[in-house]
Amino acid sequence: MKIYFAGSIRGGRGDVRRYAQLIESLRAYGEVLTEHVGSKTLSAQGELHLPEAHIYHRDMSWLAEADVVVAEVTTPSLGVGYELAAAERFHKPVLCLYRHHPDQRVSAMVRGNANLRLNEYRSASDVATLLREFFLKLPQTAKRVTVQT
Ligand code: 6IA
Repeated sequence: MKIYFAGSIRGGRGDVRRYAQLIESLRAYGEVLTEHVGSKTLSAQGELHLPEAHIYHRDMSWLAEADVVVAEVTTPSLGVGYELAAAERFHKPVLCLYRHHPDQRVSAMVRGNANLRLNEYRSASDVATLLREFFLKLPQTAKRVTVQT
């Protein structure tokens, strides 16, 4: 099982510790293709040594290769929104997770899209339950969808 994890980089790195925890939990289900998203040394500037076109094409080919996409969407990110739209276009099963917060609401473009599963969590144990449910309910056919980009 190949998992594409998406989380904010230039949108802000305030949730990076949560990304790292999520990636750690996701490793129980498969190979996480985008572990760098949870790296504390990756700043909001991103991978400065790589040309941006290289990052874009690499990420899109990982997304096409992935069996599922899991996104942490609490911190709004243009790149994560783009990846979610691409995942939908590629017919990948998508799970979006966001931390409960009374003042912040997830974009209607995610909230209103029935093709994206969106779940709120308050604790690490909520996350564990949501991941278990998501991976258990994956349709067999969705477990191996590879798209040519
Ligand atoms: O708009 P954002 O930067 O917040 O978008 C974050 C999302 O896009 C993540 O889920 C990543 O998969 C992807 N992404 C965006 N930028 C990068 C990056 N370096 N390195 C790896 N993945 C990225 C940033 C660009 C750098 C040349 C300064």
